Amino acid sequence: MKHDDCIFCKIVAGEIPSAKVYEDEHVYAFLDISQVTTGHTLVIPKVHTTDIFETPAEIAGELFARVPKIANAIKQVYNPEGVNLLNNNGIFAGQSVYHLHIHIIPRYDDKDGFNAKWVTRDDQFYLGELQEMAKDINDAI
Ligand code: DGP
Repeated sequence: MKHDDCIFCKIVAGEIPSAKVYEDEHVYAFLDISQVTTGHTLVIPKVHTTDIFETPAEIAGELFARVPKIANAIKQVYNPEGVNLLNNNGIFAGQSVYHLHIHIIPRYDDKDGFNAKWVTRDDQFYLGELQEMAKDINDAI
């Protein structure tokens, strides 16, 4: 269902213009206004869902099923070295628009405008601790 105050719902409805890359019954894809790298595309479900936490599996499935096709089209047109797929959920994860979306960010080199550096902590966890953590998560599924 469309949310009246959601800019991505308005884009799907054609109330806000966009550079449309792809559309079908379930999914809409358009160029991200920020163009972090050339060809930076957002893939969204047509139905409003705020983030990954509230997204039913069928909607997530329909959404991700289109990503390889769109990524390959971007690859064909711009010939990037690779792509990053990014999905931000929540303020500290960098989500600024609260309608689920997958960023497809073409990568041209290591100074192309996108930077996802994280600090690794491989030396701080024993396998047993990781297995306990994994069990807690698995128990919650
Ligand atoms: P995120 O920070 O992951 O929630 O990404 C939201 C993205 O949406 C951000 O990269 C900019 C883009 N964006 C926001 N408003 C508009 C818009 O009106 N049109 C387009 N094409 N992109 C938008």
